[in-house]
Amino acid sequence: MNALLIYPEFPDTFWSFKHALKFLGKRAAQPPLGLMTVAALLPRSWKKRLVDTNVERLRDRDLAWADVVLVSGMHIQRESLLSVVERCRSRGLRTVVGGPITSSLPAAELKADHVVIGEAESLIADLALGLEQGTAKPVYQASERPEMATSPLPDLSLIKMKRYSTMTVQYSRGCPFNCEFCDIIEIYGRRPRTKAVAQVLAELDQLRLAGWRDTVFIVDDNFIGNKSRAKDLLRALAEWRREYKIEFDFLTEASLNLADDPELMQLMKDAGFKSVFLGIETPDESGLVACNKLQNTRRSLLDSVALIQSYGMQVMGGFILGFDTDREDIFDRMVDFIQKSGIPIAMVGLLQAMPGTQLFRRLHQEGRIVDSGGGNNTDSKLNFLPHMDAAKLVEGYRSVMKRLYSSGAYYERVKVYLNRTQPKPGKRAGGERVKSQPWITPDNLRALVNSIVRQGIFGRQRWSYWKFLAAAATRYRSCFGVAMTLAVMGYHFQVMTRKMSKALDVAALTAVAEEASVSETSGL
Ligand code: B12
Ligand code: SF4
Repeated sequence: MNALLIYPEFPDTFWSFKHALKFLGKRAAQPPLGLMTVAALLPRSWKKRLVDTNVERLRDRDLAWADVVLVSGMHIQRESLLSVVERCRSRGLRTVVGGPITSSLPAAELKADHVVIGEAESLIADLALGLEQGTAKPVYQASERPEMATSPLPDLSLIKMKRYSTMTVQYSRGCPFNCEFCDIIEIYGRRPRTKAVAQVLAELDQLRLAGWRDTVFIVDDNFIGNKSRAKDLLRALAEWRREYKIEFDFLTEASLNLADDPELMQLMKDAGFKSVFLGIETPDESGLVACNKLQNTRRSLLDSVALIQSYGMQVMGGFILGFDTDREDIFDRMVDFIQKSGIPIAMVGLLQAMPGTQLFRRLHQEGRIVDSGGGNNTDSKLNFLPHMDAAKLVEGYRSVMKRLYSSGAYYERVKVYLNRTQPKPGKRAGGERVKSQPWITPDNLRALVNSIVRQGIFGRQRWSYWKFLAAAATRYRSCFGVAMTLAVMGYHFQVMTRKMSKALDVAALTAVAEEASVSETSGL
């Protein structure tokens, strides 16, 4: 069998990093690890090709080569996924769809011949046999979640590694917490399942031998879901880095209770973790209690963030507006909190009730669900009726994004973060002598040149940019590369914020025009 694995295109969103990736000469942030894992599970005798349409075109000759097409995706890729499925089906090709989208949309909506819901490790052998014999079922879903020991070494040979800015490795699935809006615990469960240390090291070795020397994203739902096992892995990672003298940087996602465990933070630092994404959600304690994010309560969130940063880790934060508990002052409180936190990359989104979540079920019972949502919490669309006036909420959201990503405010946050995390060269940090990083490397030279042209010469906020560049080259010289990367990321968020404002202005104008035409026709 010739199996063609296809990853549909992402829309241009805050999370696509599209406008920043251009500076680095990359086409996408991460490869489709789900498909690389599925490829490794398919029979060895099958021939496989992978087309990630985020980094290359899907050609007719790929389709002509294939006997079966396997497509993966998130809810947000729905439109492009459906068009890929349609294109394949119109050529009479057999299609299989899997990935997170299958947990948030009914199988029939995906229009594929076969749909695989949830994790695939225990299902693929059966599916492959069915495809070979022409007896495959319309829907596959495992009765139990697989242990991670059954997850194979992803097939790295299928991707064009250089087109991505970051490689990915998964260590665990699931999260022990129980936040009301979360779909992770519905898809991957509340018992953290982890790979053996040897499995993770084998994946890293695969990357090392393929020549990868850049950032590796440990794509766990919550890396510290099982703290004691995470510590074992971290000790082994530090050893592995020492053995191969490889300066891999890691980033991951974790819950905020990371700040309660100094040993864990130190081990992360020693293993080379440079960034961590935390779900902070809201500075309003009553909102955290209402959505059952209790691990973030009864603490100073700002102190917890600063403590994690003091271990040399950049904190990226997820924030939500639109909780029932939000009052009109939430917008100012959110901006104020984020500015003080030194979190440059603050992913603020509107609350979405994802199908299958506890939140969706509650709002459904309360008669407040409007539709199943588009999977994008940054496009200003609400799929439920909020307590606050919907127009005020969307307008407030827009103002928060505008204020956060004005270049002045953004660079201020970068400076707070750099001040907290980057000790001056020569000073001792935790007993270690801090080496100055090379001022400019071939990698960040390209980003610097592109950034000077786009932000410093043609950019709308040139003055703030040059002020920041001057500070980066003098006060933050020891971490100039990090400062430049953040300047480039800031550009992406500024472009996206402008796009969002424009889209909303058009939507507002259309609404006014529609209202006017209704008034005219109704004679009011
Ligand atoms: C890394 C990651 C990203 C990366 C992109 C990675 C990439 N190239 O795909 C980044 C950071 C860019 C990202 C962004 C977003 N992400 Co994301 N992301 C993840 C994360 C943490 C890991 C993905 C991964 O590699 N998993 C490891 C692989 C092995 O698992 P898997 O993909 O699930 O694959 C398994 C099965 O699903 C199945 N399978 C997968 N594909 C297929 C295909 C076939 C044919 C078959 C048979 C089986 C199959 O087999 C695999 C083995 O069991 C997941 C969480 C998670 N646990 O997966 C969220 C997750 C996928 N992201 C999610 C979301 C919502 C987003 C955003 C929309 C967030 C936002 N608000 O904007 C954005 C959208 C991107 C954009 N451009 O706009 C949701 C998707 C929910 C949904 N129902 O669709 C997830 C599940 C997290 C969550 N909160 O629930 N994300
Ligand atoms: S901590 Fe994060 S992953 Fe865990 S339940 Fe809450 S939102 Fe979901």
